[in-house]
Amino acid sequence: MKVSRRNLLFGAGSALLAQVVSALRPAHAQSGGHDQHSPTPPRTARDGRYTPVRTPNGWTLPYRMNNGVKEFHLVAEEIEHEFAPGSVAKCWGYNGSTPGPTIEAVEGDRVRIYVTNRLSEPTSVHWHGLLLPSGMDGVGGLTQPHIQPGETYVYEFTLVQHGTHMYHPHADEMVQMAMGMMGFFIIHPKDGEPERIDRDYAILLHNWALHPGTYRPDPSVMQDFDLWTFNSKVFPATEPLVARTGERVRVRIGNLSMWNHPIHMHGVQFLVTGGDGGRWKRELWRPEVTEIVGVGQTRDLEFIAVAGDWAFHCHMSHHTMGPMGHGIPNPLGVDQRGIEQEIRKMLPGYMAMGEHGMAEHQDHTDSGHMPGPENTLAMMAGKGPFGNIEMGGMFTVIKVRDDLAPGDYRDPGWYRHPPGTVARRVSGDPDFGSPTRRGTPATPSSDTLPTPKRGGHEGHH
Ligand SMILES: [Cu+2]
Repeated sequence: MKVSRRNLLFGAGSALLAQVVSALRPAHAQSGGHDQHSPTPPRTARDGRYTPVRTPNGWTLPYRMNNGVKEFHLVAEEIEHEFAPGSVAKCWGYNGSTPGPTIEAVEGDRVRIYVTNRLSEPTSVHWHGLLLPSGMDGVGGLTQPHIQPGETYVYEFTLVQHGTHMYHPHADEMVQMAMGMMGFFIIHPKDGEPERIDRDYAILLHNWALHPGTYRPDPSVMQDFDLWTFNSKVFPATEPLVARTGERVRVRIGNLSMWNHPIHMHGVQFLVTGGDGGRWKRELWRPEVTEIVGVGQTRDLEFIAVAGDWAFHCHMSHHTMGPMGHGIPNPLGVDQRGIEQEIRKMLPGYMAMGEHGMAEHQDHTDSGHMPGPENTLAMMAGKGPFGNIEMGGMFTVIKVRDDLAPGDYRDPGWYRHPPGTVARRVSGDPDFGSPTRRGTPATPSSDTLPTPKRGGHEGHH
C-alpha cells in the first residue's frame, strides 16, 4: 500500500489539514541552495527547518497540536498487506499499514500518543530507545495493564533526546512482531543538524514466515523465513532511494527482525553517524561500506550522493531472495531433466535448485515452465536495463542523478551511463586470451606473466 502525502491531505479533516500543511513546510524550506560546499547557516529544528524523514513505501503519521502538546493516534489492527504484486497476506500493523506510520517529532516536544487496540488480543506499545518515565515504557504486565481489545490507552511524555528510534508491542511480542507490528519514532535534534541533511530516509528491516500458498505469517518460525523486507516490501516492490548528485543523504536503518543484517551500499563509503544513541560525536563516526545492524538496533548511514544506479541491500545472500525451500539437496552439476516433474507429482510446488545455479530459475518462471505455488513470489524477480537482477528481498537501488530538483523523490528510471563507462563483452570464446590459471602447465608465454604486485599490503601497517 502506498500512502502519499496527497492521500493524507485528502483523508484528513480540515483542522488536521492545517497541521499537515505546516508539518510539510520544512520540506519546502529546505529546497533552497544546494551547494554542498557553502557553509550551512545556523538554524534549529525548533524553527521547523529540518528535512522531514521519508519512509520508502511507508508514510508519516500526522499530528494535532493541543495546547502545546503534539497528539498522535495509533490504531493496532489487522490489515491486508502486499509484499510485492503476487504476494498478499493478512498482517497486523498500525493505522492500515506495516510498518506502522513513522512518528516524527523534535527533541523537547511534549507528545501524547493515543493507542487504540482493534486486534482481538491485548497489546501495548513500547517506545524503543526512548528515555521516559517507567510507567510510559509500554511493557504489558510490568509497567501497565495490557490494552484490551477495543480499549484506547494514552501515553504522554517529553522527548529529552534525539535519534532514530522505534516502536513495537511489548505484549505477545513473538506473535505481534512476527505479524508486522512495528514502526519508526524519529526525533530531530532541537538545535538542528550540524550539516544539512538533504534527504533523510528510514528503512525498517523485518522477516516473515509466509509459507508458499498461505496467507498469514507463521509466528512460530525462529530462523527459516520466506520474506526479508525493507519497510515490509521485497524487491522489486521496494521504492528506490532517490537523490541528486552531491546531496548529503542519510539512511536510517532499524532492525526489529530475528536476524542481524549486514547492510551494504555500493558506490560510496558511507559514514556511520549515529543510531539509537542520537547523532554520535564526530570522533566516533566510521567510514564503512557494510554496517551490521543488529536486532533491536538502529544505525544512521550518511554519504554524499554520487551519480549512478547503486545497489543497496543486505549482504546475507539468502536475504536478497524471495521464498525458497532451504531443506533441499544440492544438485549443482547434476542433470535434473525429468526428475523435477516426477517429484512435483507427489510434492506440488517442488522446485529443484538448478543444475548450473539458481539464475536459471528466473528463466524458467519467465518462460512459464515453472508456475510457482499460489500466493508466493519468484525467488528473484527484479529486472534491470541489462536483464534479470536476480535479487529479491532486502534489496533496492539508490538512484542518483545530476539533474533532479531538490525534494523530487520520483523514480527517475534507469541511469544513463556516460559513454565508455559500462563493462562490455570483448569475446564469446572461452579460450580467449592467455589468463594465468593455477595448476596448469606453464605456457610458452609464461615468462611474460604479470609480476604479482609487491607492497600491496604494507600500507595497512
Ligand atoms: Cu539480512
